[in-house]
Amino acid sequence: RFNPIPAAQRRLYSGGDEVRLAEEAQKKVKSHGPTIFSKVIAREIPADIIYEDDKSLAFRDISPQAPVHFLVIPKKNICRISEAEDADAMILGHLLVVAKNVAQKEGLHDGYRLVINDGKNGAQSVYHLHVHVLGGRQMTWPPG
Ligand code: TR5
Repeated sequence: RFNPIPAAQRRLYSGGDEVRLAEEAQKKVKSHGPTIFSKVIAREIPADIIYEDDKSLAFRDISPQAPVHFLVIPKKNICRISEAEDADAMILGHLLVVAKNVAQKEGLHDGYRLVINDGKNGAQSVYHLHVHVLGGRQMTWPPG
């Protein structure tokens, strides 16, 4: 595999905890069963839910990376964007519409960022598809 950077040096670049979390999450994912977000949907654990409809839920991220940081998830158990099916097109579109509407309600009139992390390299740590919505500060590019 193409791997130009030695492991130790890659650690320096990766820096944040999210890479380690993503690596651990991927090791644990044998079958893509229910995750902590299924429990949020079922109200089995508390979350700060700011929007709900029959297909989706939006709630504040427990570890916010911006003044406004919430997640939009499908109620359907899609574990990651790379494993969504073509037939999921409606729900995938719906998540973006919800993200946009809730961002507006949250007052993000100067713009915001949507992020979907996929798998280990995308630093995904929870294997239930979610769209991050981050705003309320100036974002930079490229992301880490
Ligand atoms: O790294 P990815 O893209 O998978 O993002 C997962 C996100 O879920 C992270 O930003 C976490 O901070 C967030 N997270 C994790 C938990 C959690 C949460 N947000 C709200 N409520 C949460 N509960 C109750 N439990 C979590 N483990």
